[in-house]
Amino acid sequence: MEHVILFAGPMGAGKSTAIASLSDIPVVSTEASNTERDVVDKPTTTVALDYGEIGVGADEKVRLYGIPGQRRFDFMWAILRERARGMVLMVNNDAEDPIAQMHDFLAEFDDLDRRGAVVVAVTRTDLAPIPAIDAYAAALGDRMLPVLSVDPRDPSQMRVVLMALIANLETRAAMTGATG
Ligand SMILES: Nc1nc2c(ncn2[C@@H]2O[C@H](COP(=O)(O)OP(=O)(O)O)[C@@H](O)[C@H]2O)c(=O)[nH]1
Ligand SMILES: [Mg+2]
Repeated sequence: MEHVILFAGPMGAGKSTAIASLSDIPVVSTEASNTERDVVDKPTTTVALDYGEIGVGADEKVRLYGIPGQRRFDFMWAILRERARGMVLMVNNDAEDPIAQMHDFLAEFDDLDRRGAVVVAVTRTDLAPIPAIDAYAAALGDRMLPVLSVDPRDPSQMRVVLMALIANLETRAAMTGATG
């Protein structure tokens, strides 16, 4: 069995780092010069994809796709979201308004949101302690999506996030009788 899991979120949220932490294989990344230095001062950013793989259990392979934060690459979002079973929505807590960013991405991926196939991973909380995780949970209202604070540089923390997502997907599939 194979799953496709997307890693979405704004530039600098830690998508590439998360996939590198999780992947059993060397990550395939396409990076290019950041042409939006006025937006985020980061020398390179992902303009195409990060791709990694991780084995889960005896015979499950999870394909991990980090997808661009910039909306001008929307066409790629469309292709991958069609194949996606779930999504790790990464939000950097030191962004201007990270909760608004979370809402933007949930709206962009409303199909996954409606299926409850999303886990919110809040990063860079060591650099910016607020908003607190409770504020994200409150902003999610009755969605019941897991929200976790995570440092994507730490593989064990990323495995907790991935397992939370997979457990949630399997629980929902069992409840609805869907096969995913
Ligand atoms: N201090 C700290 N740095 C982080 C954290 N998460 C990511 N980073 C760093 O933030 C930068 C951006 O991460 P990256 O994976 O390139 O973000 P992407 O644009 O979403 O792919 C990298 O230098 C990461 O090491 C975190 O939780 N704490
Ligand atoms: Mg990246």
